[in-house]
Amino acid sequence: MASEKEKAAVKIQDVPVVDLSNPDEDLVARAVVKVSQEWGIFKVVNHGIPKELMRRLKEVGTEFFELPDKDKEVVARPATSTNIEGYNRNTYKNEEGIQTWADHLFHTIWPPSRINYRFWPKHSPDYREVNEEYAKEIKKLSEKIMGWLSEGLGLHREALKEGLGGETVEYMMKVIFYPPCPGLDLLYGAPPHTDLNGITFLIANEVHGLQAFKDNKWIDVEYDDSVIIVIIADQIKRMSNGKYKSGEHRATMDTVKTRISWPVFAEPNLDHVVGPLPELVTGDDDNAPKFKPFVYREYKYRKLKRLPL
Ligand SMILES: O=C(O)CCC(=O)C(=O)O
Ligand SMILES: [Fe+2]
Repeated sequence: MASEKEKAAVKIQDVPVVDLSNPDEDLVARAVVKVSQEWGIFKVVNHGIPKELMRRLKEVGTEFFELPDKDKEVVARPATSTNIEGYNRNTYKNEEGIQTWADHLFHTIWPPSRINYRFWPKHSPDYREVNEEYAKEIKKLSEKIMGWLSEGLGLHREALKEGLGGETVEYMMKVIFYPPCPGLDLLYGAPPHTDLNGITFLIANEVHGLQAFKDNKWIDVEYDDSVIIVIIADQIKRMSNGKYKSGEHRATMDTVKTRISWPVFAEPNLDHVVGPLPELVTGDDDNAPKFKPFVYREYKYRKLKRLPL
């Protein structure tokens, strides 16, 4: 049996990191394209989003989860709602017996016309301003990365953004509160999955737990408060006709510490149809479409019900 030392020596520690501040933009673009083809999950540093804004976003979100239950219930997701927005407490067991246990707060942060402030916590006078500011910054970063990925497909810069719905693309904030989970080995904070939206941007508190699946191994994603984790999700994979990977990931629980994460999901409007970009599927064998187009509402439904896609 391999000793702990040997195991440590062969362990691939981390997902790739791309420094966006390199003045050679072509080089940065090529690096983003490469990690999206090979990994579908990577980290970016010097991404332009102020560290102080990220700190404040985490601060106001953490304060929300520290409130007494009755105060969190003020923004609870109504039981009859057909939408995921609002605060939700979850315990759940799937057919493999994998349990998930986490509290969620979902609310749209962009575009302004789709925001429902009813689901934004009111406890902190800064909550709204900080989230609005973060939305603008994430959208900018998202469009920059989608621009590079579009060019990496030989297309114009706007191609993936337009494929996802252009200015109708929605950004959904999810704050996930994973309480400590003593001694329950089977319990994942988030079971293995790929995200069903277009692209995801995740930050978290100091407790690590995110893992990426690559070459049959689960790899710990290490981060600090300067990092943003980028996850290429299903719709970019499908628009690229499989050229980009949607990164498989999961979140483990900590036995003594509370983990909180803040993924933002860039996703099409529910009525928008997404499929391989027409320029990429020319009909000959090599470029035959690998995926069927779906109205996003239908895609979500089928993925959640585990129907063929
Ligand atoms: O909390 C995390 O690090 C991962 C959460 C996640 O993958 C998700 O909500 O889709
Ligand atoms: Fe995810």
